[in-house]
Amino acid sequence: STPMASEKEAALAATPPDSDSPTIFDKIIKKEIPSTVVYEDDKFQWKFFIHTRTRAACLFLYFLESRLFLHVNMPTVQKIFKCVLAFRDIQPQGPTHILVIPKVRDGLTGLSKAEERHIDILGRLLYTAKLVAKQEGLDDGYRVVINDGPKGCQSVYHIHVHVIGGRQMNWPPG
Ligand code: IU
Repeated sequence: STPMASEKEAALAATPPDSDSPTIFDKIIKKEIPSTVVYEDDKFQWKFFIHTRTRAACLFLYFLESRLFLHVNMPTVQKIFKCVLAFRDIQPQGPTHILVIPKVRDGLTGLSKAEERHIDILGRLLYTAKLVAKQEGLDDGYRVVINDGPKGCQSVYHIHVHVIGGRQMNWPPG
């Protein structure tokens, strides 16, 4: 079958949208299965503290970062400091095909499950889509897609933003 057909089959066979069960993306996040990571905001965010008063404060925060943030799995901290991962889709639909996902799903199986508390992560996912598109040199344009539910052809119930480029896109999408 064509890639489109198999993707549709996968979507129709996928875990129901209301499921809380883990997905393949959890394994990708934990690096239990390999993926080609193109962006990961797991670096200490110096920018965030650029206006703090003293260098000592920065060093202290860096100490906290290295002691706590890097060694302890703290979902709330991850949400603020280490929230997104972008990796290459294993079945690319164009020369560039990247998925941008939150490292902590927090109930966000799909866009249709979004709540007020997800507004920040939703913004970060889209902003990361822009960053990786630039990183990939997609200067003449690209497609950003979120599939939702069976009719939207969603096959993995951990929200993800597709960034597809490197070829001319068509409209309407299939
Ligand atoms: P969808 O919007 O839920 O259909 O997108 C899921 C994507 O995840 C799809 O493009 C798959 O090719 C991709 N993918 C992946 O990159 N790695 C995997 O191990 C699996 C799916 I399973």
